[in-house]
Amino acid sequence: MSINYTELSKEISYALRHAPWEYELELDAEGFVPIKQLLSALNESGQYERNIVQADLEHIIETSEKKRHEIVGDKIRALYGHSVPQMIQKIPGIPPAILYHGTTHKAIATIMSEGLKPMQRQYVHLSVDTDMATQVGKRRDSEPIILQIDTAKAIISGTKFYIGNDKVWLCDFVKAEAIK
Ligand code: HQG
Repeated sequence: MSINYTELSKEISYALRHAPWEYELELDAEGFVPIKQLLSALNESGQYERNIVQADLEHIIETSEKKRHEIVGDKIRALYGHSVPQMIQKIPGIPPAILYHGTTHKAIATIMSEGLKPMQRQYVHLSVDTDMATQVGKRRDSEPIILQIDTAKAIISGTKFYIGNDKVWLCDFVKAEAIK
């Protein structure tokens, strides 16, 4: 039997986004941990067929349809999605004119009155295209609502944008006036 890479990817996301302390990991200011430490934490439980090695992490990053994790030197981090109390420092950037956010019928009324909020995460997550936004929204609603964010309007109203990956932008909030 081979390694279940989906399961492994989810566990890595859980460790690096939400609960590093459960793995005796400490994220640095940008969310990185030493790969060696992550590997020994993952292998400690003995839940995988064999020991996870760095090539497995590289395989996940290379083959995943979403760029969730990044290896730089001897460290690895999650690129977005964090909920840890310590605010992960992201690099500010100038977003495309329009970004998208896929959400639920249930949330739409609140969003159109109070804007987009990070909820359980550190940042609001926005997508560069409607395909990605639809995919995100489908996690919670079979027919998600796709919101268009006018990023210039958002910036004027005080929003700060940060780079997630090539398809995901992060920001601190989006006021209703910048949402269509
Ligand atoms: C909604 C996954 C009520 C928001 C995805 C969303 C993404 C509000 C939910 C990434 C609200 C939060 C993030 C307000 C926002 N009132 N509801 N004021 N403001 N919401 O999961 O963007 O596959 O924290 O619309 O693909 O869905 O794990 O955010 O429905 O890229 O790599 O509150 O996580 O990536 O949900 O998803 P989330 P998200 P991975």
